[in-house]
Amino acid sequence: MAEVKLFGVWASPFSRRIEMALKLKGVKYEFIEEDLKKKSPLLLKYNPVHKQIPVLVHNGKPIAESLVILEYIDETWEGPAILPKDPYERAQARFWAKFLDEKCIPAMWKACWSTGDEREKAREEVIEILGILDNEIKGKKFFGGDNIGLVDIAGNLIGYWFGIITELAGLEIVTEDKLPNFRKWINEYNNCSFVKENLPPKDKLIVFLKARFEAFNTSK
Ligand SMILES: N[C@@H](CCC(=O)N[C@@H](CS)C(=O)NCC(=O)O)C(=O)O
Repeated sequence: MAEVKLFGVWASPFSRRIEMALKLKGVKYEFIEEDLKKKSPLLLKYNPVHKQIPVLVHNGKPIAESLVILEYIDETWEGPAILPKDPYERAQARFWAKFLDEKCIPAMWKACWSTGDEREKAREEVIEILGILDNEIKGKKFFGGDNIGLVDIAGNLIGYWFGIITELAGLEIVTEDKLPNFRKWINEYNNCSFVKENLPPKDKLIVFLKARFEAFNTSK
């Protein structure tokens, strides 16, 4: 029987991406919680380049970087497709997943963790970037169509974590006025039973993130 291990952190949207994909495919796995302040020798051995979670280890072979792992899972196990079959649609899904990681997430972090004038500028920038996604999701239930796909799984940070983080940071970003379609997707996403079952409980995540915000505020 295949041996599947996931090195991750319960509160990390990146390792939750992998858990979502494994659950979608019905793959049994062992979850190994890492302490990122004291990374295990195994994590450093399996991901010597980035030294980050998540790392999936399949029959002793490690795979790092969450978007790469998602594709590996889709190609390795049967079950609901994560990427579309059509080559053009596949390329589009990869494009938007890359856009999330390279544009949306950095802009989002900047808005939540900056202060003063920089914060307002960063808020405007993130609204502009999310506006591109707002246009992309218009008229669709999920980025994957009627079902959750690569972009929705990769989008857990902007779909779930982001709402909690902006609330803690006291920022208003996703309004009906500015991002109506993106807001609709967020509602759809958070009400989807599969998503709810596979993301960390909100109260536990709030406590975790609040501690990070408090540490940030006292370090300013
Ligand atoms: N590009 C990576 C990002 C993963 C990532 O940011 N992991 C963080 C935890 S959420 C981490 O391991 N941080 C520890 C470090 O960078 O030292 C991916 O998609 O897998």
